[in-house]
Amino acid sequence: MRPVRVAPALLALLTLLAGLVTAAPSGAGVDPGVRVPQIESTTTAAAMPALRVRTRLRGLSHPWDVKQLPSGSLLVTERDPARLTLSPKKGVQRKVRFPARKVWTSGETGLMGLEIDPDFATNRRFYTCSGWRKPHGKDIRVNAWRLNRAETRARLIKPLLTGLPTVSGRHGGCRLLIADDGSMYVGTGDAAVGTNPRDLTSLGGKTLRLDRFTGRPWPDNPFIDAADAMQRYVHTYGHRNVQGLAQRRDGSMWSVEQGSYRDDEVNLLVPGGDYGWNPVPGYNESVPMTDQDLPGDQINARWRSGRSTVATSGGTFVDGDRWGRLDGALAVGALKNEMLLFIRFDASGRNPRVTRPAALHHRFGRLRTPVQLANGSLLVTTDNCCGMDRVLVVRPR
Ligand SMILES: [Ca+2]
Ligand SMILES: [Ca+2]
Repeated sequence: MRPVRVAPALLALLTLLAGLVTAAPSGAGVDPGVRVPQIESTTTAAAMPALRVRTRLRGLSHPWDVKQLPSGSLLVTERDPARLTLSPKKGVQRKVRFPARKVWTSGETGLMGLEIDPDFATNRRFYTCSGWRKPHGKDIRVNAWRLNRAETRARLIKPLLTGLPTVSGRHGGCRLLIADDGSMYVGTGDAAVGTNPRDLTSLGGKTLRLDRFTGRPWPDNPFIDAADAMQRYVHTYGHRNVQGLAQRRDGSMWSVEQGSYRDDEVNLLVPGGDYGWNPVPGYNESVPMTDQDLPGDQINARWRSGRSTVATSGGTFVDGDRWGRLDGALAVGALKNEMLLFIRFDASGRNPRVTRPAALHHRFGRLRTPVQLANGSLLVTTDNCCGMDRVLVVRPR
């Protein structure tokens, strides 16, 4: 049979009609001759997306951080068993061999923050922040590792930064983030020692910034000329327990930290800034999270939880049109309230508005760390117990 030839004019008319039918909402009873504007399109008033959640990995224990390698494999740090777990794009998840017995684990401290070198494809480097057993004593430290080609074994290249304080394991931080300019940020906890946050010679209760190859303080650091070698690492101080670090599209750097009995905080980090946590004498947690009565200027949080806490942990700014109204929002994991918060700030980083999607509220237990994949979806780690934890994939429908 010969193909039916349609005149170009008729084809154009059919295409136009098809377009009108598609554009009109079904059952709206609109005159087919009138073009219907799309009121809730992503180009005008962006819609709040419905979220789809699926499980990518299971059988984990306290997965603290997760990152995707260029091969598509996921690398996960599990805090308390001090395990590095790898999930290949295809195939069964496995443990990566590394000197796990050197990792000191106690309470909130163990194998925590994870970063992949931006040049991983050529240098195979990644970084962890963890508790560490020394010949005499312990600390929290940032280590640089090299992963073999087979993705089965990690060798320690060198400790990049040592001497982050730890006592019982409470308030151990510790988040890593490599910024767009290649510098490495470290968010630390105060080790539940009241004097640490304001002591500029202690690495506890701070955000720090360093060179990811040499381990030296970043040359632009606000106290780079200080006599004390530790102080040269300090980017900001007066923090309680920085568990989240996130860089916004405009280049600004943000932290997420857990409040005491109130006021979890999201902070916009200003070099040299004092964020106002000074729980003394002893470890006096009745003081404000940002105590303006301290000498000098203290920087107020850009968002705080108010009279109770939700136990915020990791955070990342989500990026991409498919996130609709959440495009550019800060996604934050909340442990105590078992949810993912999306906090939308305005262009100046103020006026936070919070969304708590039902798809992630009280559905998977405690949620710790959201991480955005190259394809725009979010990975989210749960933090429950004993082989029951997962890595979820969250994407807009
Ligand atoms: Ca504060
Ligand atoms: Ca003051």
